[in-house]
Amino acid sequence: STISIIGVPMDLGQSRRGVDMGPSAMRYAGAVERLEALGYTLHDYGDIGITRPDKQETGRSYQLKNLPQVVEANEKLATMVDQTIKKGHFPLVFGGDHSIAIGSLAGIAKHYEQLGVIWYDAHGDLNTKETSPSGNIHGMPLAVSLGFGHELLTSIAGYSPKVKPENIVIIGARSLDPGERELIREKGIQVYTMHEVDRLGMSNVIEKAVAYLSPRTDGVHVSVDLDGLDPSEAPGVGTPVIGGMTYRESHLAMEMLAEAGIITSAEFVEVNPILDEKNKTATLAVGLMGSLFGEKLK
Ligand code: DIR
Ligand code: MN
Ligand code: MN
Ligand code: MN
Repeated sequence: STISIIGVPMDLGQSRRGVDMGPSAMRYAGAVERLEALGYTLHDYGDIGITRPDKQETGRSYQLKNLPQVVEANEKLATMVDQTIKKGHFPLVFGGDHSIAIGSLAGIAKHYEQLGVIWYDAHGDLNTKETSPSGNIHGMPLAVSLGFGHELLTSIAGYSPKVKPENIVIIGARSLDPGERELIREKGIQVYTMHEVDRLGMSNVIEKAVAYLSPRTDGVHVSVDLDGLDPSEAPGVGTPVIGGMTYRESHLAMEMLAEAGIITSAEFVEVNPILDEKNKTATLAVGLMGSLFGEKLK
């Protein structure tokens, strides 16, 4: 089968520059070659064009930083992703900060009645303008995809919501804001925090997630925020949180998802080579892609 890579070199959904170089860092780390070696046909569509604001908003006083540019990029991404799925290709999106999940999901979800989402992240990304402590849109994509947030964001690709709360599983959370916890409780979203990962072990967590999602969904998108991993193993991220998932746990997770055969699209985000050590985090991301696409099964 064919995998389509789409790069989104955007750092406007948060405040630390450099995550716009994520796509290039992951290509440099050998993403295309790694997946070709598994027998896939790769189409690298390159990077979508990002409009830079005259002055990038980074301060705390902004409620929705760089909103028009983030909207524009995500509209473009949604169209690209939609086209690759129409061609029958597997969309593999390279971020960029996590705000690009808005566009990925907008392009993907119209092809599924019941799209499942696995959110591998230290954070819930369930904030809105009202609950966000930062004004960073990368802390909002899951809320936006559920239909909560600024209308310019929720209406991307012309429909809302993209996903249903009961079709989401969050794994690795250890930094949730009060408003996010409230939304999780109110909507009954399945969350495996680090507490559950420690207690149950990753193999049980993935087994449960797969058993939960398989019968209720007709496709599953996996969104991998590299800050889900521990910063000792993934130092090249803008918002590191101590106490994260290990290299081995993360490979196991990807391998088990490959075995389950439920994943229909994926994205790897928040890789910031400027904050990294010798491209360690992009290299890690590419290794995880190898596992997700079945390296172990070959
Ligand atoms: C925080 C951090 N919850 C926020 N979020 C991050 O700004 O909304 N998401 N870093 O990846
Ligand atoms: Mn995230
Ligand atoms: Mn995160
Ligand atoms: Mn983040």
